[in-house]
Amino acid sequence: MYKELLKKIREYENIAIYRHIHPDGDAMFSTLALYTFLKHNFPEKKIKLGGNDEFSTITKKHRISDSFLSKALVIVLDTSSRNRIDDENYAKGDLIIKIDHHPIVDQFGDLNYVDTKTAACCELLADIFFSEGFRKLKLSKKVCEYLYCGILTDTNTFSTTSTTWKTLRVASVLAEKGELKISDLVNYLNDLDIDLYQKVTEIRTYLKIEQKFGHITLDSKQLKEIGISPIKAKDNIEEIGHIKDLNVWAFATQVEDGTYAVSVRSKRGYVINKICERYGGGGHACACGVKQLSKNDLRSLYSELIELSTK
Ligand SMILES: [Mn+2]
Repeated sequence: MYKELLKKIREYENIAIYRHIHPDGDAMFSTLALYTFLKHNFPEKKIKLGGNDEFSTITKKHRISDSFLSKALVIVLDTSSRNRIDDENYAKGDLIIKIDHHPIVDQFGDLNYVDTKTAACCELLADIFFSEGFRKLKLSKKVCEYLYCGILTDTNTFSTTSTTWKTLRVASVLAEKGELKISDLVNYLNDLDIDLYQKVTEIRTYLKIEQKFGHITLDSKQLKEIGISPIKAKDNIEEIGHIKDLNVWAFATQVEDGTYAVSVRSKRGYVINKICERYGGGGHACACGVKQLSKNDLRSLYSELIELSTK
């Protein structure tokens, strides 16, 4: 199934790896896993990590010249559509391969490997590494750790509706092959320093509940008072979902240009991506987002989510 992918990897001397803008854990860990896997197995190849946006503590990235790209195989991970790829230069590659788990909206690759049943791009990547052909290559402890961490972040520690027995099986094989210290990895991802812990306590006080919809909405002034960036603040969206009665919840922050970026989540099968798409956003059925919303548009999106939450 992935023979053609391996053939193309073997064929190219230059390989560039990209992921989506505002990368999350799955985007970062999948690119790091693929990068490290290729480095170990094809030391003679030139492999580069693309993308401009940073992800908290992991900031590894390379400068990629046009001349490098013109002869390169470009692999884009965890990204559903071309306008979400971090760095439009990706298109200068000689051959583009998409590897993703989001609902299909834009098959921008010359080759597209999409499995919407996997809970994380890292789960799909692990499936690929376990497949015939790839199986014969070296799978290091580091690569297993990256993949496991990506699965943990996208499944919110195996708790999302996208998590299946296959996700757990893949995680289990990774844990075995990499001899992973499971609790250490969970601590690495989830532990907060005391300063951030206190900021999160403050953020919680902004929660508003309307029907079975809950949201935290922070404007620039409030973010400044708390002393937290819009992206870091929004990391706390999953917390709201722990409130028993809520079906749908959102976290919105005002960004530099004055507009709002909102992440939306749901449980019990409430489908939210169709609503978000009407506002120019998108994503999974139970986890998606919209950017560049005016205050009025944000309010009108909330009204639709409130209505949905009571159905
Ligand atoms: Mn993902």
